[in-house]
Amino acid sequence: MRIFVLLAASLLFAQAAFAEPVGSPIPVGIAVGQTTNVALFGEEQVNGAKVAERMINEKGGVGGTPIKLVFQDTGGDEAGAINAFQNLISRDKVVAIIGPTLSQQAFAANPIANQAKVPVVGPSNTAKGVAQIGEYVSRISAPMTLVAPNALKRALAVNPNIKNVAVVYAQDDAFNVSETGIFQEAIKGMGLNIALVQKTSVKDTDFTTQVTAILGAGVDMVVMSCLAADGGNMVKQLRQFGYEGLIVGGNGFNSPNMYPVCGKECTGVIVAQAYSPKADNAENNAFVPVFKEMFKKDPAQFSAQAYTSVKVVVDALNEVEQSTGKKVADMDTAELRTALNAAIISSSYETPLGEIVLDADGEITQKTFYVSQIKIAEDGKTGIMELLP
Ligand code: 1QQ
Repeated sequence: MRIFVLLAASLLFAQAAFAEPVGSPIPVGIAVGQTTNVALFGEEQVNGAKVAERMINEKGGVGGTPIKLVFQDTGGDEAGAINAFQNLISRDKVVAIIGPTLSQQAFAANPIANQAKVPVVGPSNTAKGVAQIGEYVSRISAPMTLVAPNALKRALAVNPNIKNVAVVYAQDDAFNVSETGIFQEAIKGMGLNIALVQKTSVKDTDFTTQVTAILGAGVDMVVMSCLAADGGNMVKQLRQFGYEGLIVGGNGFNSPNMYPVCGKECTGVIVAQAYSPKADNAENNAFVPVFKEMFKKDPAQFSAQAYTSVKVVVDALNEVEQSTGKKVADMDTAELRTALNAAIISSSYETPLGEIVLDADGEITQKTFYVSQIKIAEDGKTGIMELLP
């Protein structure tokens, strides 16, 4: 008995000392791809979200109530995303869903959350139209209309003699179809010639046909809209077959988990980002050291965006407590979801991506973007995104 009292007292003391929040945790759903090729992105998203959960709860959660992330693997397709969303909405009664990983999945699963009046924050959906799926859908991932053309401008600075360009895109993925449209428009706008367009699938592993056509066209630059596994394999095959010109990749190339796929052949690929671990703002300066301590590496874009998504939901939960004068934990789930969505949109947030604004549509405005060149290390598996000046 005495031991129990002592234990209880010391636990209480520990809680007070570290200002740990108390009470039943607030469930926040994380529906990203933790299996299939999409896990190359999903793993980074899970890491970023876990850092947010830890940092937020260490600071007292939402007015003293901790948050709890509820992870549901979406796999890589639409059916997996729909299933994960349904579980989070009905079984886990989450206040909001962060996910899914792909725009392709968002177009299928987000309408279900929208119908159920559950706020969705897209952590990595960059295709045109995602934020406009419905009232309950927003995103913190800048659309490629704003990001992708930056990479082309830098590529031209690296090699001003570029004239003929090959464009590649995975035709079975909504984001890649959207992104290639933006790339192609920008390429023409810069007065360059699209010598050929090659279609691939996110499921492809052999790109002999496309690589042969590209080599035959004698282009100076290849602009690729693919995901990480297919894109990584195609870059590798382009180089192994002897292509020596510049390669520009889209958002699917923003994962260091692609490096072991393409190995040293990825060195030199130019990619635009919505995040840099070097960004000097208070939020990023707090986020990076904790991420490094937990995962022994710098956070990449998808980790920072997942962290940002959790922060947006928590900032909005705090806003709900302030504007209603109620504790979130005491609110009815449906009432809370609606109030939370209203708080998420039409607000600005301090994040590792810098200050971001979500408009009434849930669409993001972001100020700072980056362009980097991939450099693979001697081990052929790890590497860095070296910022281009
Ligand atoms: C999208 C993307 C992917 C590259 C996310 C991993 O931007 O599907 O919209």
